[in-house]
Amino acid sequence: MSPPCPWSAHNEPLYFAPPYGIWDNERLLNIWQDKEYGEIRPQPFSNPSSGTPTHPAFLSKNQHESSPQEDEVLSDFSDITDADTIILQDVPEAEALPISDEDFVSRVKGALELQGKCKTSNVGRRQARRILQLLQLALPASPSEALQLSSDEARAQVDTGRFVSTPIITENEQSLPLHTVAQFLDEYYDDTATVSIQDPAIRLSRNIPSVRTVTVAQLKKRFCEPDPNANAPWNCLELATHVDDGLRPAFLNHEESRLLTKLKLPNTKDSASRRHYEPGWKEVEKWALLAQAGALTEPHQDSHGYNTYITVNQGIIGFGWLSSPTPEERRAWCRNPMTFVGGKWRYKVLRPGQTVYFPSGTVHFVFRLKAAGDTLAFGGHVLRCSQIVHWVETMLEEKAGSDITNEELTVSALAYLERVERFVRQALKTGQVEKWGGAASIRRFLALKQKFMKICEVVHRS
Ligand SMILES: O=C(O)CCC(=O)C(=O)O
Ligand SMILES: [Fe+2]
Repeated sequence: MSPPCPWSAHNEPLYFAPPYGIWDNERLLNIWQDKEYGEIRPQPFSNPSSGTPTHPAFLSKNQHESSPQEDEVLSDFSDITDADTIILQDVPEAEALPISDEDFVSRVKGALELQGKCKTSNVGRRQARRILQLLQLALPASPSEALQLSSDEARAQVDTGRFVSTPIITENEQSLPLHTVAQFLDEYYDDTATVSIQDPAIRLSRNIPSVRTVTVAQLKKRFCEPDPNANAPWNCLELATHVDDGLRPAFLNHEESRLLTKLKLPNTKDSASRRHYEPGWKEVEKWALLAQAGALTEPHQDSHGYNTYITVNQGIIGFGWLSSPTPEERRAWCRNPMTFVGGKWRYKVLRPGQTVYFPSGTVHFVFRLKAAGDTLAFGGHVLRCSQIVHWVETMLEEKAGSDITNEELTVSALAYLERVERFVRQALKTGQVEKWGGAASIRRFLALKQKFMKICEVVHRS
């Protein structure tokens, strides 16, 4: 049961920030307007604002000035009957924790089937249909498809420097004691601060973004006084954590996995002084994932070729992914990210204390069961010295299919690459090449980096 909520006094009207990602949503609408996913636009998406996944649902580019009215934007789920919602709620939170992964998934599928029947064309219906489609194909991951490792085993695996395409699942790797949703929200002292949420009730329409902005007060109220009949769970994917230490899993807290931290020092300033961090860099090494019960995230790969970890702190999170795709499957995914169903889809259900770590380029989706309660997880990106070739290959792949319209992706990706070039050129001089995967790996990285620069130049010129 949720602890008593201190924020119930707040009851402010809904506030809409200017919409985000207009043209991307338009593309998305084109793709999804055909119920059977028949009409496909072969355009992968890229989220330019760094740190966020390449799925259009995450886009937060402010491209529009008008503020739509609430009733223009939000739909309800009133065509789902009371009888239907009973099925959605038929497993209490306490009983949900020990159920098997298969049982969890079959209950999620039941809920998604209902949600997919909603008559209104909204974000939630699109998410439900897409994730149901994948869960119908997905199997529970076998031990070789998701490596369930102890702390020492995970550390040893990372230390080998060998690329492993499978996710790694570990336990108790977060040194900070697990946090609850209530604890976390309670530490947000400024109720007037704004956060962006993905709202399933938003209608799919040309001029309406699928992400909107609310205040912390609204967020607290929403989580504190949930409406049992509401079927539009909010998902906060861009939330800053107010915890600095103890989030990064222990097995990723060594030199090999600390590359991204070193790239934050801007290339333009040669000083290693702590005064020289440039303003405007987005925090990508840690964030919070706060989601209402039942919230979904459609398949995507995280941008910038980042590796990612997610540690569940409260609730149960279903994690699905495209398991070790072949090059052909990856190409097909890149061509049609919104409709691709090929390859082997696998899932794992994560419980409090468990971390999933997955390498750059992993196509993944997230599902939750309404009856299993709200969830809080901490996520973060890492870059690894030994994986610089795979990293730049993933960024090239991201670039290849996407429509490069945003400077930011180019700027931060290039700044990262420039800095790593300095590191590895120095390593070639000093002979300390092992940590970078050896001299051959460094040379390959430098060649691919050149290729990346050339593509950027071409895009800029045209
Ligand atoms: O928690 C979720 O729903 C999505 C997490 C995720 O994949 C991401 O933030 O990139
Ligand atoms: Fe992601």
